[in-house]
Amino acid sequence: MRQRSTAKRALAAAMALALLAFPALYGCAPRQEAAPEDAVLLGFSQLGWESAWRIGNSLDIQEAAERAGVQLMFENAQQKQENQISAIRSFIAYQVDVIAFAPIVEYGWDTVLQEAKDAGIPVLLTDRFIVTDDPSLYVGYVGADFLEEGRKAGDYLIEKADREGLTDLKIVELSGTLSSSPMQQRGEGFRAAIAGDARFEIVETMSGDFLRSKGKECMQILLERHEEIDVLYSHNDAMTLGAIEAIEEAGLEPGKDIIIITVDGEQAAIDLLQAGKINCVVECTPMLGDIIMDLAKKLAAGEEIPRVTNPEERAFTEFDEDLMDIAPRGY
Ligand code: GZL
Ligand code: ZN
Repeated sequence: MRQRSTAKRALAAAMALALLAFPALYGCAPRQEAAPEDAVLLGFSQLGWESAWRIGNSLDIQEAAERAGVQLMFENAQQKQENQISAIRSFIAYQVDVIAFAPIVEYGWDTVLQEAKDAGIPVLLTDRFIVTDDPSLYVGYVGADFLEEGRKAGDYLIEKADREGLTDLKIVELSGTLSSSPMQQRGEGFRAAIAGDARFEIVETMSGDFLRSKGKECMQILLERHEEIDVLYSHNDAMTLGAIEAIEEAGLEPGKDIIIITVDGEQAAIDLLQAGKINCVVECTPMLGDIIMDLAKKLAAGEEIPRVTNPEERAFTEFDEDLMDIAPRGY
């Protein structure tokens, strides 16, 4: 445990409680009882609230801190990298024991992470990766294997084409936030899975920034631009929900006229899968809170942690036997 001066500890505790006193600003944060005196102080910078996935992720982290007795300083950057950087600087000033954050994009972190390193505070990446020349700037990553998620999406499409003898499939892709790791790797994994298979052609990719509204706008444009669209591959459910609105407004049947493959596994997407409007939902669990708290406690105790920790994830498809009894998703 870092030896914070008593005054610093009191100030940090006050700050942490003050931050939690405004749940409206930080999503519906449950009120955190004053954590025990020797509690680990974790500074967490969340990137925003662009999707139900993100909101579920934030809630789970806050509830997991409660369960673990970890004192949490939680700051929401509202989609701005500069807000994440200043949040990390404030965590350094309060001499937290551990810093964790979900980097909105892969680049631009070296300076502030060097400051954390100079202050002797370990940094844990959650949910998204960074690209850096100095891997010592963070101790580990906990979150999805996005390449694998992309591959699962491609594997489903191959199964669909095999089962139904489909060829000449024109694919449009809605990608996530530009230069974010899920966007890069979900695209890469999908392409790797279908590479060399002449039945598939990705005719256009547009970025919907993981937002429902932009997913709808992009799909409207794609429908106008392309005579034939057989498949939509969308990097998250929020964009897919918007795209389905556009598809139906164009008089087409989602899941039938256009095969729909989406990633996240929000309840809304599972409901549409069961209704036949989506064909494949690749799971990306937001429930990382307990793993984050466990790793934070280990780091605060000076213990080693794995460089990468991936949660178990699966894909739900129209071909599943258990399609109608998927447990409630919780986000
Ligand atoms: C994935 C996460 C992505 C989700 C989106 O781990 O970073 O960000 O897929 C969210 O819903 O916006
Ligand atoms: Zn066709």
